[in-house]
Amino acid sequence: MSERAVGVPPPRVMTIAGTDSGGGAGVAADLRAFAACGVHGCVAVTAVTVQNSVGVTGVHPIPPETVAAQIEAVASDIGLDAAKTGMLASRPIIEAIAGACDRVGIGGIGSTPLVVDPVAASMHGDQLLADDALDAFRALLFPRATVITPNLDEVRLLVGIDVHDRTAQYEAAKVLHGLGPQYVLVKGGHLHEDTDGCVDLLYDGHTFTELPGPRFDTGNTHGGGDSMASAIASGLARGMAVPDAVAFGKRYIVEAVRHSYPLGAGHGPVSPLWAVRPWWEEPTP
Ligand code: PXL
Repeated sequence: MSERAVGVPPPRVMTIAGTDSGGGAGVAADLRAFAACGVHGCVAVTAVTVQNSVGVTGVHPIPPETVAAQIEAVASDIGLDAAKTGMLASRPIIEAIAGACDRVGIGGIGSTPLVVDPVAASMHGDQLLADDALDAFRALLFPRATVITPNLDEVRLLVGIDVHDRTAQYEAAKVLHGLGPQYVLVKGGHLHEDTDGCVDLLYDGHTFTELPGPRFDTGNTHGGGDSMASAIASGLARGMAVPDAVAFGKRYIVEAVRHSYPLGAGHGPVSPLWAVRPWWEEPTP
């Protein structure tokens, strides 16, 4: 006799992002973070990158209409409880994503929550976004975003503020909020003046909330931003309010960095699956 197998569907989250052949960042990180956060991960690939731990040697954007079609195919059948964007590669791709989000109801107040991680470059400084695409980010995606999650390099590119202390981090959050997102999370990981901690700053236009955390002495943080944004999107898909989803993402990423590991000759990845127990070491039932 066959056993009945009907599970309960978990919340559904889509990553709209690029691939990393080294498996540390982009879609690979996002899907592992989704799995670790208890949600079903869907994928709209924006670009294929050729890379390893040392650097990126090729970027191959997907046709914009194919990016939009992936979003619409999933939203019209499986449905989505949240979405996040990562590497978007080019202006036409961002325009196609904005159009698809409009058609299926992603982003904006009362719609499916959207986390926008404005990825511009890899840890090695290799460009992952065309120069003319920053404007499209600001004009087309930020006003739709539930929360944007720039690091300090992205803050510099987006609004020209060089954040070297907490005061400038507050100022940057205010200026970025003026571009239209509901919440801004200015991540403090690149604020190396903060020697004994890593403080992320959340701002909703009225209230600032500092999220302190430990700073780890490691170069293995590849995929960290992607994993954190994916954890935040997972929290939102699980029905959390934005401040709770961001705290959930912070708690998640601290452990992912604590469990990061070396790989190749360059930067190793964070460990998005730190929470998964090694079931294979347990006796077979
Ligand atoms: O971590 C940012 C990022 C996002 N997406 C892709 C990447 C990287 C960094 O290298 O390669 C595809």
